Amino acid sequence: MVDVGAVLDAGGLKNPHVREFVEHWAAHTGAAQLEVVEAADDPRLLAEALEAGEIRPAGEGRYYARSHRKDTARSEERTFVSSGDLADKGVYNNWRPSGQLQALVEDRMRGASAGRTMYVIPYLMAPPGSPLERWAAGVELTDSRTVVLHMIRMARVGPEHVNNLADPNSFVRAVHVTGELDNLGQGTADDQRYFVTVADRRTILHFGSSYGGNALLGKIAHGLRQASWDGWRSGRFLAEQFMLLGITDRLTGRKYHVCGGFPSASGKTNLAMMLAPDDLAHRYHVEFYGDDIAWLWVDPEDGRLRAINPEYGVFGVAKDTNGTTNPTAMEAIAPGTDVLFTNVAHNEFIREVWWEGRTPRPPADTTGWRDWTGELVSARPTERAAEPWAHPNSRFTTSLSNVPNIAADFSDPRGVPIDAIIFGGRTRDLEPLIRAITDMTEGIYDGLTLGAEATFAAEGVEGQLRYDPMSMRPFMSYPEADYAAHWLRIIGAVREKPIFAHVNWFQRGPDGRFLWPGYRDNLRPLLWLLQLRDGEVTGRQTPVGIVPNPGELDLTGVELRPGDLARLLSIDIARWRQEMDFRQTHLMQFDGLPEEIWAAHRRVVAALDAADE
Ligand code: GTP
Ligand code: SPV
Ligand code: MN
Repeated sequence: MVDVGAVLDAGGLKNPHVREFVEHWAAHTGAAQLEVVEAADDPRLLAEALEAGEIRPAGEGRYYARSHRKDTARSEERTFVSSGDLADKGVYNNWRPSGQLQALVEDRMRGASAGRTMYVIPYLMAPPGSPLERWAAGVELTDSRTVVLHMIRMARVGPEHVNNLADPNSFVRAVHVTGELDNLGQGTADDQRYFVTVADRRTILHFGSSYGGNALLGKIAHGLRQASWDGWRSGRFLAEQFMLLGITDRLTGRKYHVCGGFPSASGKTNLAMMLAPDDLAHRYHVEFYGDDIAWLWVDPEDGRLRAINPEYGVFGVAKDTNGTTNPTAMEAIAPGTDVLFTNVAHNEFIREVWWEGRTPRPPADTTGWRDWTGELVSARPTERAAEPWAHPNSRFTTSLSNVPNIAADFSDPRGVPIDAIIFGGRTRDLEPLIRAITDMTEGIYDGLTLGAEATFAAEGVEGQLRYDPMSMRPFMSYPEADYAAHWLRIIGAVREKPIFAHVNWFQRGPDGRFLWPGYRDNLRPLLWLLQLRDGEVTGRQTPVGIVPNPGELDLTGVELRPGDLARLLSIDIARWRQEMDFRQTHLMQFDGLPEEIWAAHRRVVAALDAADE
């Protein structure tokens, strides 16, 4: 038996409620050892993990890990939100009554960490001193050292974050048990994995994975699911899967902040880390705040909407990251950053990593290269020779301070004032490059009807989008109608309303090519949006928002083919009328949706009906 009290004393954990929580779970999971973690333990933990073969060297200050083959992504089907009240059941939250589910997952966890070390990770999902701090403290217990290394990069970690809480009982209780990954029936009818947020008890119980959002519980289980619940119940804030960036205009000295939601693989990381295009760099400077989560609240003093990134690091998709698509990310994972790569390809001799899109072609000399499963690429049978070397969901984990254009005030507890909220998905037609929405309710309505192309033909109807409200579909913790009402209440209380916009970098021509160059050039439509907000341009009103007049976008240095700009800014009325029927069906799923949202929907329908084809 572990002397829990002695370990917690040595680790400096004083909060009696935290101590009680650790004691209970140490006994329940049967862990052989216990260890309290703080950020300063990182070098020692890295050395131990290297020694144990859990991670491998990938160059100076760079590390590499492989996850289990059956454990490479979040599992949406095995993720549940539970509470004691049936009224909390929504369309997307996979709600279950808590008693039932808690017993099941606790049963899986009983004795499941036998022989292993349980790490106690006290953490904070906010800059210290934030007005939202009382919802940001948590303690994750995990039986995986690799998860600890990720948590140290992704969250602020150390006992000081839970020792002096205003309410010592107010912290998220998060338990992660890896389980026997060989024997969990992943993806079968007998799947043993449970990823449960017991929202009304602020308890997160994840069993059966050690990958990403399944195991780093501060990130999406706390930072999005639990936090969006807490924000709703307290009436105080929003927690969204949003990127957050700053744009400084050196000519006027003004600084703007933009946040917004894009479903997975729609470019949040690229957008948040972008540099100004060369031709505009003398005037504009873009700063990075966050690429995946923003918490938003109304400042009681000036009535402005403010935002923080509650995270401390980036868990970014490796695929297609290179010096052209994302030079800042390449710097953030350079030698000396202590970056941790997962499931990319690795070469232990030259201590290098590679993924699809890092260079146009894989390394010509395959000697020593192993794919993400650990198989030597040179030993692959011919029928598998063309398979990717890296897993498509392979990622890099690096701290925010490694991102070269990180904003100087990224840790300011007061957050930053928000000027614009944008939404975007991958759509080959329908959505123009940008359409601005000045009415708050229509902006929120637009977020609720955010959609992206279905990825499999079987999954959707031709021309119909897969809706992902505010890009929160996989992280929604409470009913969608309440979610809409909460958004209306919070934004409704803002004195200087942000402007809204819908953007689309992914329009294609009839020949399939992208019409817009994207990446760094995405700054151009954002600048137009801020000018519109400041009354410097007028745009052209359409039934679905204001689009730029062709001369209003600064396109210095951009080469577009003739006709492409007009196409990028055009609204296909017939397609939009069809879309409104799909939207109606989508919104009708949500019982009790606020009447304001329906009224906004009807206004857009009426405007489209009144428009000439
Ligand atoms: P999660 O981390 O899963 O939440 O996703 P994310 O929103 O951060 O997406 P991510 O940036 O990892 O995915 C972006 C994908 O879209 C990559 O394949 C990029 O190369 C591509 N992409 C990003 N920006 C652009 C753009 O402006 N134009 C085009 N054509 N592709 C882009
Ligand atoms: C996402 O899936 O949107 C992520 C990665 O950001 S994970 O943390 O695994 O959810
Ligand atoms: Mn995400």
